[in-house]
Amino acid sequence: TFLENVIGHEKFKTNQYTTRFIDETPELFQGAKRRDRATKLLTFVADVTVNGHPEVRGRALPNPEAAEPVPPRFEAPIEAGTRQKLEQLGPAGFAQWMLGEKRVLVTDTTMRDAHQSLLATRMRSFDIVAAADAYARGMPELLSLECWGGATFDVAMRFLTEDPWERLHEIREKAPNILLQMLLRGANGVGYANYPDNVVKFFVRRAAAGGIDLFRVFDALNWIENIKPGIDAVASEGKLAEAAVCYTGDILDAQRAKYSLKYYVDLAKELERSGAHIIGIKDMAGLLKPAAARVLFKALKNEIQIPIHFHTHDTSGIAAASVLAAVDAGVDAVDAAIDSLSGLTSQPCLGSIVEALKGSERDTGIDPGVVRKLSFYWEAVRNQYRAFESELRAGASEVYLHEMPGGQFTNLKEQARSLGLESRWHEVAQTYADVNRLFGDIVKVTPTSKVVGDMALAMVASGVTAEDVENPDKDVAFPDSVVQLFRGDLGQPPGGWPKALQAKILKGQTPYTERPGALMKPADLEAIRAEAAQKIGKTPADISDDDLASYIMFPKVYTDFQRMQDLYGPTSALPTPVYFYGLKAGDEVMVDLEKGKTLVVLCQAIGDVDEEGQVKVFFELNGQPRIIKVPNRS
Ligand code: BTN
Ligand code: 3PY
Ligand code: ZN
Repeated sequence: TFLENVIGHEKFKTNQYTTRFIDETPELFQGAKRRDRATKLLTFVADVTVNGHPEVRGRALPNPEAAEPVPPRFEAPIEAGTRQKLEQLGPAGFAQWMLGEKRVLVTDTTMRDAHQSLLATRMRSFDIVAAADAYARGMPELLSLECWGGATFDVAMRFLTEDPWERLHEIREKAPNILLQMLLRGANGVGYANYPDNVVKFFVRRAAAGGIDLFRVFDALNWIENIKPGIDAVASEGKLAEAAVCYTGDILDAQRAKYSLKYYVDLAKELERSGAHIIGIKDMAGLLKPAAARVLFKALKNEIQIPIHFHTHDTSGIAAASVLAAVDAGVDAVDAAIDSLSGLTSQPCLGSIVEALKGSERDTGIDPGVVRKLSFYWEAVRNQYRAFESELRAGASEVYLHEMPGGQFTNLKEQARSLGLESRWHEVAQTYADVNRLFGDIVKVTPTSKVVGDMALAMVASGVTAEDVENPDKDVAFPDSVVQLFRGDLGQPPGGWPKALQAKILKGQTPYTERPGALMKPADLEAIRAEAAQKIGKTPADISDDDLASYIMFPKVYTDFQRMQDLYGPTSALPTPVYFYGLKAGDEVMVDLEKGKTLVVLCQAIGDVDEEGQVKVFFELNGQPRIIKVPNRS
């Protein structure tokens, strides 16, 4: 069988088993028989028990003394909320309703940006979905739950062996009354490169069908041409299109004239004219200081007729002051993360913002007691992800120098560490700022932030200085992503690319200034469906539209994920400690496969390594003894 082919394989036994191994070893699939889900899961649990999970190997363990995560249970019936408002009023009517609300509306980002920014996006559906009912009953005043998109889509499949679409459907089912919000990277969808227009449209349609009501759409260069198709796609699904302006620089700094107050107001006006229902100010690095926030939101409220929604990060430690200033200036909605997943590179603290506004004209109406209970839950969940915590312990004004987005900061630091540059981190940060200047001072957010990061790391690692890069006579090797950026593959920055550097980077290649999506042939969706099916040994009828959307965004990640699922079954049903660490002898765990189908798994004993390098794990599955043999690779 497939499983035996895998574990009997020489490469598997010798610890070279990765998803690439499955990819490069097609003979594994020959004669593969379908195993039942329980056996697949037991095999996974046995493997992790014996060998550990590669994602947490060598990393900090959860605190064993910490509380178990138990979501709060609120008895209140699920009241109609913003979701029902949107259904009643439609997107334009909903926007009018927002404008008429005196209170400031609040988006909870815990399920998406908070863990993306603090825990390398590793939060599993198991823990996210478990909180949804408590939100529905306890916090029906929320504007929205930001729970999908950005990096979560990719990471779910790539690192957590779970399906992002299932996550969405389950949240939707458990929280039917609050708008679900996603982050869409404009023409880049939830990926890192521009896609043909029909792909973006198809993706938005699937996301809307799956339950997304509010799409925050941005472009990583603030290029309006790349945002418009996204707005149109969302609007044609009858959903809320929040067009986001990424904030960089400092409107109160005359030296940064490129990103002036006028720049932002003009861009917001153009997005309003393009049919957006809401304007987002997306301060992904947390650069908007309180005084500047007051000026910016006053101006926007004067000039724009649709609601304004403020998103920021607390990397500097001062973000809550900016939020309060924005509220004072009349902003309609703000983002915050539940207390125990707030602060630092995440959003500012939701509970404290609620408390700060309590009794004021703009009181959020949110119950602080509910926030606290949810926070205790997330706190216990967070403990289980200790392996993904960064070493960041304090706010830092250095963010105003490097301008790294909250979601990138710890990632890049980790990348620097793996290149042996940990002790030179502040040099990397300075170089990141230098690269931004060399690139003409651009918006840095996924995917442009990744390009700036690539260049900064390459420079520090190889001792190349900014002067070297600027010197036309000095040969410099540019990362591929830099060449693509300067060719026009991600679009156009305000004012265009610096000409001399562009010529040096492109070495004779001609750049273009058209919208990449307009130059690409529409994707042949049915041909791609057939290709996806063929790659995982299925028929096109087995590839749902959601699967197809995943495959188009991330072909290799999707096929690896499907193969993992074929091998290990629905691992997303496992509690997080079991998923990452397996079981100890004597542990028992209940696994809900679906309504009415629960597995009771007892780990009785773990055998010794035999002459063939195999280990027997002795289970009881629903009272029946089961022995699973896995190779020892630890
Ligand atoms: C990956 O990192 O490739 C996906 C995660 C699943 C890997 C499983 S965990 C149990 C077994 N042991 C491994 O080293 N890989 C698989
Ligand atoms: C993403 O694109 O994932 C972001 O969070 C950008 O801020
Ligand atoms: Zn963010």
